[in-house]
Amino acid sequence: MMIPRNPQDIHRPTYHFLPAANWMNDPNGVIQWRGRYHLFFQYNPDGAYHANMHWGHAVSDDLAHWEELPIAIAPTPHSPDQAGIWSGCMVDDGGMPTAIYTGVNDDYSRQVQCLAFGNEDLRRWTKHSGNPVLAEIPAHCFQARDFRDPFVWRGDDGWYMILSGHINGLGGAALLYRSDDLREWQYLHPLFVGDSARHGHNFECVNFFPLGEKWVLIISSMYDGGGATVLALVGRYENQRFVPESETVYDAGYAYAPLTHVDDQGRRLIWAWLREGRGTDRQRQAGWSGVQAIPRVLSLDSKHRLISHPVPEIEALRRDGFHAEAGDLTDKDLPLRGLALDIEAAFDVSEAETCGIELARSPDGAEKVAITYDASNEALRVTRDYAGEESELDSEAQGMVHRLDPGENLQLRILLDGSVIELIANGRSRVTSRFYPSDAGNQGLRVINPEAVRALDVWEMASI
Ligand code: DQQ
Repeated sequence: MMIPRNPQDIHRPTYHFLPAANWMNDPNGVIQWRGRYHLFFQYNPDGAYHANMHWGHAVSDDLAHWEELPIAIAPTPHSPDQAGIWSGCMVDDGGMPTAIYTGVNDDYSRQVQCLAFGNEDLRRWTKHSGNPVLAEIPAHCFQARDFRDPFVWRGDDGWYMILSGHINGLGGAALLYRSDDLREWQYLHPLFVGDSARHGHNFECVNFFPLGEKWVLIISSMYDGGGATVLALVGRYENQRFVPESETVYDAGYAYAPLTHVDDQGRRLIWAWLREGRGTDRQRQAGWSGVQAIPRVLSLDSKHRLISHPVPEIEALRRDGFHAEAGDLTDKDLPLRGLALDIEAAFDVSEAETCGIELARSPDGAEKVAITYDASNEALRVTRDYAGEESELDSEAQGMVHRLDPGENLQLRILLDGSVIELIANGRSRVTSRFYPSDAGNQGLRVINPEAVRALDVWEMASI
């Protein structure tokens, strides 16, 4: 069985959440409330471009199927959030669902922190009459903007919040605050100040949380010259300051502005915006832009490396499958095709220097996305060979160094969905990619060096 795609728009994902139309970026205020998962997100109701930010809203009972609901929070004219409801988080304040977000003015030069209170099903929101609850950037930051994206947690003695921004002349910064009631905030000091060359000149959407025996700081970093990436630092929390012990790129691709929270099972889940890889004109023409990553469960391994696996709930979407074990594959081309697939593959890298899988192959093989691992230089790569008008996307190979422990197999998890590829290697190296096949028939799958395969599973994924 082949699960049909919309022939009018083969690039639109079918098992990842995205709103019916228009622009979506950062996940906001994610919470499991009375059993249901609520996802809020940066949303422009006017079109598929970044402007006029609202908090869109979707709900799920199972983390696999989503229902889009009406807009949750909209800007109020002549108020501190008149030009946009920017990113933020949600807490349960003694039974009151409370959103903490950044409000902006028309040229975004004034960024202030605001509260809104939800009703029992989180569909109706009332803004706090005392907004903004925090407006002044600490004087030692020597800068006039970039003061946003509140991330709040309950500490032993009150509420704590970090805000994202920078300190002129130094680099990106996460600023630490404390409050008894979410309304009056006292500035403490920077939780962490980065080095601008390494960690970017400005931080966005910082998250800070305990995981295992450590604390993790996740930073969406903006670099001089326009680049942006997500960093994950693991370390200690001492004297209300973060002391990093290790740092990695969280995702060497299109994931950005992740948000984490703890669900009713006690899992630390991470959500992320998957940016588009094509130009703004084509995003507007498509009528949609931005995709929500499949949520993942975070943990640390015994070496304190950050591990992420897609929530097991999405396995309920698996339909027809193909399974092979070592020695089974006589042909490189697999009998299953598709653009909505979940793939798990294990390779013994001592059997072949390069191994991997080609996805979305055209019948002549000229168009494809190759996911490869080169054991000689420990390089995990995504190479997009796509021609035609969609080739305006940045087609350079993406990738990162991925080190295997002695004797460890390469384990790939690949979520392919229309124009999205989420790639995770051994739970700890992540590359998200976007590609835009030029023909609906480009659905072939081919294994590179089948003799290295130890196990391979491919499932078609049901549309949500
Ligand atoms: N997106 C929001 C900001 C945040 C940025 C605006 C990160 O709050 O800093 O849409 O993508």
